[in-house]
Amino acid sequence: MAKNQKLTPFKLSCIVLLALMLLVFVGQFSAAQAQLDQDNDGIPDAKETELALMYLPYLQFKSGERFFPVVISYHLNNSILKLRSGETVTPVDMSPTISAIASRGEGYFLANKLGNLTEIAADYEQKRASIGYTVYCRVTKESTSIVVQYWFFYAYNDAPLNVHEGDWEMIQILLDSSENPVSAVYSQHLRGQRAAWGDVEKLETTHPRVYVARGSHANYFRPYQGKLGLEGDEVGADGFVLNPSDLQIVLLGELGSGGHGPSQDWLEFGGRWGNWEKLADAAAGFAGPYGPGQGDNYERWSNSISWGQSVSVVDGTWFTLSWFASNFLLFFVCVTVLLCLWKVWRIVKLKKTGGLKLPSLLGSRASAGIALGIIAMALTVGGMLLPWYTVRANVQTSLISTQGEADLLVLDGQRGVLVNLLVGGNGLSPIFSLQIPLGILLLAGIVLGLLDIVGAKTAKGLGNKYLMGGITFLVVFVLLIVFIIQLAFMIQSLANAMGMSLPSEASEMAKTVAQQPLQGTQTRTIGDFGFVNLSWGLGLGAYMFLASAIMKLVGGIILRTTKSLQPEKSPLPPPPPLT
Ligand SMILES: [Ca+2]
Ligand SMILES: [Ca+2]
Repeated sequence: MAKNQKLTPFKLSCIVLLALMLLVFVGQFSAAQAQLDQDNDGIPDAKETELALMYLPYLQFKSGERFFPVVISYHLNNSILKLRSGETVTPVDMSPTISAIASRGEGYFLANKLGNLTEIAADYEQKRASIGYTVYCRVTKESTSIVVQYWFFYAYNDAPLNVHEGDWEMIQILLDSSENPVSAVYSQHLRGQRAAWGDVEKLETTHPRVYVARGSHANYFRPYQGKLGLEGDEVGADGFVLNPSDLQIVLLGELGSGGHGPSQDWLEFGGRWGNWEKLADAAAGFAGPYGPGQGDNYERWSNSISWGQSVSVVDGTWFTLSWFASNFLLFFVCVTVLLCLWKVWRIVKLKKTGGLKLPSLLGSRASAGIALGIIAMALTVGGMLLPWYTVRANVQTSLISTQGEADLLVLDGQRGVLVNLLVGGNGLSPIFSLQIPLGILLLAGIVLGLLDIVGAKTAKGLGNKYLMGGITFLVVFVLLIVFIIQLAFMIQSLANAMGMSLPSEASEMAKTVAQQPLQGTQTRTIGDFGFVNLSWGLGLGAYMFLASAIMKLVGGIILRTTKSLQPEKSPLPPPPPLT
């Protein structure tokens, strides 16, 4: 027995050899585990998971938001797969599955069978807590950089200008070759904004804060953004919050065969993730959106870095401007109140010293100038209420037709700029609203104007004020014309931003408007589709402003040429007699 247990040199060599082989095998196995790259993009799975968790966003919604990032199976279960060919729609699959939609391309769409916005919102609200919140993360390599993308799916997009079932939005973080974050891009409608990583608000140093616009789910870097230019979104820090830990994360693979498992075959679906009621809805952004990597999301997925470079950069200066824009009303009210108080204080001081000149001014030729000033104020009120500029169109094409002439664009003092997208029967929608309510603007103007009259020290002083007011109005009038010319040029970029594709004829028509902005008409044939008749021009409101400016200037001249009833300075005392 003892003989058998003896460790001979041969046995020892065998054991050592076996142990060595085992070590090599285990080492290779764990190395293979660490290097496992299921989507074949050159980044190991473990690294993808690590980065996906590291930069998981903090999502701040605006109050009133009804939809939050949801798992796509929720939407798929509520949908019917349909196929569009021209104006003909055919139901294809009453209960589509992931594998069923994977092979479908252009023309197919998932129409929600629950009904319209009200029913979809009610169903989502009822199931929201049990479904939870899902974010799709994709980590990929592009040249020497790593791009971390988070894709959010919402069951519905109910923004003022753009309404559709299903909504895909995203953000991405660009890491350099040493995996240091460089910049972040947040999607906004068909475009987005880029900020240097240092300018991004973060939770616990790595989780970017994203302010999600109500309804449109466009993503912003600051809670006070959304009010400048064409942003036109409602953003704020007063709604629901999703912390990184609240999010269920799905790590997406890559597109194409071998890039992802069967549970992610929906990535190959080339159709739309929402209803597509009328053919024209697609061009106007009223149809369901394409999924990640598909349709107009192709660039974001396949050329992530250059897409990120193509959007506008926002930085400290932009954020400051946005902050002022969002608080403009407050500044306006403060300045007006201070100005009123100062004028009242001067009037009180004049009264105490018996210096109020209004009664004597009213008894002189100056009263005519004052009356003109008051008429100018009334004209201003009228001008604020009536349209400043209107573009009317009679569109008769196979895609879109109006019932005779319809307002296409209206600019006025109450609602800012309104456009009619001619789809979905929504009529005029605001795109660029004034930040100051009209009532406050009118009240401020009237109170300040009356205080000027009461506190006038001399006819000449009041006349100067009227002249200044008249010149200011003329400048505003000229700016209005410049704005209209710019607006015509902006139509193309506005359309792009809203996800519409305009025929070249439409941009040419816009150019004609810009060339003769005051008034005009033109008729154009759009390809084989039909014709568009356009008429445009300044509205009554704009002419009332012009009249108001002229009244003020004439009133100012009358006042300036009115001889003061009492000398402004007492005549010099007679020189003392020489001694
Ligand atoms: Ca990978
Ligand atoms: Ca990947």
